[in-house]
Amino acid sequence: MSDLAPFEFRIHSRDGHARTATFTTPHGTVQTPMFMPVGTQGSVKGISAQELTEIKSQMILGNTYHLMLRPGAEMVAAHGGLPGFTGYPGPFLTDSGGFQVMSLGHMRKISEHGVVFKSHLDGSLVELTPERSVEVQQSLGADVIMAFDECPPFPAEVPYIRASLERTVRWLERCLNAKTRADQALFAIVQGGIHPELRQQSLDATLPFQTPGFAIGGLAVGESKDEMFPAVAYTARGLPENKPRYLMGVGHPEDLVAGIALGVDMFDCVYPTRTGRFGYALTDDGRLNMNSAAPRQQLIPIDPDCDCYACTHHTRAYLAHLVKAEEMLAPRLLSLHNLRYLHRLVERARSAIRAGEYQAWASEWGERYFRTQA
Ligand code: PRF
Ligand code: ZN
Repeated sequence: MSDLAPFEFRIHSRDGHARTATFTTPHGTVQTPMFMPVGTQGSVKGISAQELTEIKSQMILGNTYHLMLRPGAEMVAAHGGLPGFTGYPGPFLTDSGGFQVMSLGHMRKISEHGVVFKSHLDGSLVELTPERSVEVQQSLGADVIMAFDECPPFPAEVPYIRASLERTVRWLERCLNAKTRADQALFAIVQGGIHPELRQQSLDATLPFQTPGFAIGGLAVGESKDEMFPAVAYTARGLPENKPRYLMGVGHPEDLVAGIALGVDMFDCVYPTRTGRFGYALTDDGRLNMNSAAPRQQLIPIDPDCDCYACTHHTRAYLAHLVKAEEMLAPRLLSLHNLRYLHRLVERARSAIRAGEYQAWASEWGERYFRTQA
């Protein structure tokens, strides 16, 4: 992978296991730790490309599964890839599709060759293999593409998780053999559930491929936080120091704060936009329920420290009114604020790491976030 000239991961500061770095990609340089908004269908739900830039999003996540079914990888490629298709000019990362097939429950058959599933759009049978996933991800043109893996459900039997992680390693090799573009970085995914010995087996088999980054997969699938974080810690400690680490599908604000302490650099989750659509606003004092009575009387912003459009232009009373009236602006503005909240959270985390005060900052943040949470 030494032909990946445009990619560079440079660590700037460390504080315990936490670190700040810059990750240079063909579509721009991003600061880590970072949170990636999820743009499954070529849009971060309710948020324009212009707004993503305004709230200082850095890298946007796209999905192979959804885009290959509609509008098809060729249509995205006809726009020159995701930046041209979506209008967001910065870096993208695409997930490989297997996880979405399985979590959407349309999987028909999983075999060594790949997965066959029923399209949720027209019911047709579609096959996704490591080769096809890479082919689609090359058409989508993201800066970072993910290996085609299997994420076992939780709970699963140890022999199943072991067989699955071994197959994930064979699929990784097939992905790397299928890859032809030098301007995309392919990240491997470490699996192994919550079992240290299986995580170690996955690490031992995956690290020799020396991919330019590594993801921690297979977590946040139904296990408790007390089961998830030891697995994150164990896996992160086994990953190379000088490559980006991506904890897939995580998470809530407290998960970012905890994951960063364990040395995670990249996160993604639908949480900020989904909870925004349900009428919730993230603040340092916990999650504010805009469906409740109190905010309807409050002539203050969601968060006076937030620089997002919603907080600099509107009161809680106005936003709570929009929620109550079911105006479409409500989910948009709450999603915008929630995304900016997570971007600001990682910005503050980076400052604390640089200052060598991460632990103190994290416990102070957690103390306040959970003290007043409804
Ligand atoms: N694998 C892939 N995508 C994912 C996951 C995984 O294990 C997860 C697990 N939380 C989220 N997204 N390819
Ligand atoms: Zn705001």
